Formats: sequence, C-alpha cells, structure tokens
Amino acid sequence: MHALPEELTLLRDLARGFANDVVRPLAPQIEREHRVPRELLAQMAEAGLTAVAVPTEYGGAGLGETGLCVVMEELTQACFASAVTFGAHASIGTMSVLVGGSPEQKQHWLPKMANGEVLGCYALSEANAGSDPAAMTTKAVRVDGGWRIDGEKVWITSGDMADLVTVFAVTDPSAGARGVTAFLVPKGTPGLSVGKREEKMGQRGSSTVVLAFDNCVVPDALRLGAVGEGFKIAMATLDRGRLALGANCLGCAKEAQRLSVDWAKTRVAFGKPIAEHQMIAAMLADSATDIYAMEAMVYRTASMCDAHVPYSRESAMTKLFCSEALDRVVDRAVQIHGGMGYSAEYKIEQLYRDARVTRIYEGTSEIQRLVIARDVLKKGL
Ligand code: COS
Repeated sequence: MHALPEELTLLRDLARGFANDVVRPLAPQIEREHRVPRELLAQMAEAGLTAVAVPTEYGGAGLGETGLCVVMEELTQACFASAVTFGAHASIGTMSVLVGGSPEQKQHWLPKMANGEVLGCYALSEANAGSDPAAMTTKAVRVDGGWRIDGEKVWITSGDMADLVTVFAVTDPSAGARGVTAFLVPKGTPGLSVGKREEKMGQRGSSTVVLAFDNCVVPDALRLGAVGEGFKIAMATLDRGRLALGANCLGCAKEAQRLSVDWAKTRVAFGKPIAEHQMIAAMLADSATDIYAMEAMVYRTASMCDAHVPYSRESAMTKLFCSEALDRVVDRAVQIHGGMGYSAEYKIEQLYRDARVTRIYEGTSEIQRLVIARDVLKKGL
C-alpha cells in the first residue's frame, strides 16, 4: 500500500470499515436481487462518504479527487455494484455540478449532494450516440422562461434513484459539439420518466435505465453553464469519472488478488499448495505488478486533478490501463481457482463478470486510445 497523508489515511480507514461492516454483508443480497438499496446510499451519506470530494465551501470534506478515489477503491473491494451506484452520484453526478455550475447553483445543490439529501446522475449517452456523444439528438429549445427538453437517454446509472439529472441536449443543431448545452432536471419534473431497466452481465445491483424527456420544461436557472458549453462540461466531468473508474478497477483487482492468494495457499495439488507451483506463483506476481501500476497511475493522476493541472490524457491513460489490467487480473484469478473460478458459488466468477464493462463504459478502450493519441500528436510526449 502506498503512503497517504494522514487525513487520507483516516478516510481510508473510515471507508474500509464502512465497506467491510456495512457493504460486504449486503453484497450477496445485492447480487441476488439486482438492487442496491437506496438506504445504503443514505448510510454512505451519513458516514460522510458522499461529501468527500465536495469542496469545504459547499459543505463537503474538501478531500478532492484523491479522497474520492480512496473511497471508490475501498467500496469496490466489498461490492462493485455499490461502488458504481455511489460513483453515479458522488463522481459524475455531483462533479458535473461542480464542473459546470454557477456559484449560485453550486451553493444551492452541492451541500445537498454532499449530505446525500439530493442524489445526482449523469445522462449523456443515447441509443445512437455512445462513443460519439456530439451526435446526440435530444434537443432543448427555448420556451417562455426556460427550455423544453425532448429525447431519450440510455445506459443511465441510477437514473431511477436520482433526485437530480444532469442532462446534455442539442441547442444548436448546426454547431456540432459546440451546440450542446447542459441542464439540471429535478426528479418529478413533468415530462421526465424512467424507462426500461437493462439486465446486465455484471454489476447487476447497479441500476441502468432509460430516461425519457417528453415536453420536459425547466427554467433557465437550471441551465448548467453557458449555452453551447455542454459538451465541454460533459468531457471535463468524464475526465474525473474515468479517473474514479480507475480506482474502481484497482479495488476490484485487489479483491480478486486477495481471494487468489488465499486460494493458492490452501488448495493442494501434487502434494503441495498450488502457490508453491511456479506457474501459479508467476500469475500472482504478474497480478501484483499490475495492481502496483494501477495504484500508481490512479493516485498520481488524482494528485494532478487536485493540483488543477491538465490531466485529460492521464485520466484516459489511467482508465485504459486500469480496465485492461483488471481484465488480466480477474482472468488470472479464474485460472488460479480452476473449476471453482467458473462456479457461481465463488465470488471470482462475479468479479470476472463485473470487470468486463470497465473497458466499455465512460468511454471504451478505443475512445481512450483516441483521446491519448490526439493529445500526444498535439502536444508531443
Ligand atoms: N475537457 C474539456 N473540454 C474538452 C475535453 C475535455 N476533456 N475534451 C474535448 N473538449 C472540448 C474540445 O476542446 C472542443 O472544444 P472546442 O470546440 O472549443 O475546440 C470540444 O470539446 C469538442 O472536442 P472534440 O473535437 O475532441 O470532440 P469529438 O466529437 O471529436 O469527441 C471524444 C471527442 C471522442 C473524445 C468524445 O466524444 C468522447 O469522449 N467520447 C466518448 C464518450 C463517452 O465516454 N461515453 C460514455 C458514456 S458517458 S458515462
């Protein structure tokens, strides 16, 4: 484990205690019922976890993206779906308001998001605009005193649980990415409805739904950022989200490795624990090395974000590397467990399924390579 400053060590201990005492015992039920209870989010808020990355002037703990990564890493070790549900709110839900909000909007919403009174979510993707969100067709047109939003967003994590949706819509169809504007839509706004819920390969407890906007009118005061600035807000929020997702991957990889080490020390083959067979030991060594690199990337990039230096490329690198390294780690974990790694009776099978989507959501590996390559070609090394 890397060295953390004292306040983050305290946070890690708090998050670890919460993850082990509260989340871990619930994890089997969450997987069985495909549902993270809303009460769990309330307990996370009560423990102070939803406030971690919110600045102190808005009622938060001011521990930045580094603090958020610490929490994400710990929660994921106990239950990936719970960590993702936490992230839909505390990462991209809340951070979109921090990134794009006016001082008044931040003053109004962030304290409530920090204390869990208002749960956020982030609605960008559409059925025909996933990797290329500038191709979105959800539109917002000016009406008396505000904006009317029409369209459908898909793959929205916690869209059914959220009290406040950050949604991106086209306000100038001729302007491409520069014609997108962001809005906040509170739950209960007429015209906002929750549609189909996805049945997924993994992270089954985290809800993933369609959000429909039909003649949904919001006042101009709920416009987030300037007209035409929505795409940049979306991307800057994803810079943070991708980094936090790296921390999810790190947590999941640690859990898989811990289970693999325990298994390798106790499972006997050819008269000795399989850990004493060099081919198994080599797998453990490779996973340990992957985990070390993941940890280094997550916390280095988080420190860049917190120091307000440009980190989009590094965030994409972290997301890319961590999601692909996680795949290697869970794959080795299944291999080390042999038949038991393929059995639904053991957690490894779930971790293998939970891990797969990390190479897809919040930007596929291909998109991360595109972001990195563009930046390298523009700025050099
Ligand atoms: N932060 C702030 N602004 C950014 C940015 C970032 N990280 N990335 C891009 N922008 C700005 C650009 O500077 C550009 O602004 P100007 O028009 O003023 O120059 C604008 O946004 C458009 O950028 P670009 O031309 O690079 O847009 P593209 O349409 O080519 O898209 C990619 C860029 C592919 C990187 C983007 O569409 C993307 O990330 N796609 C994946 C989306 C995704 O992750 N979806 C998953 C679901 S969300 S949970």
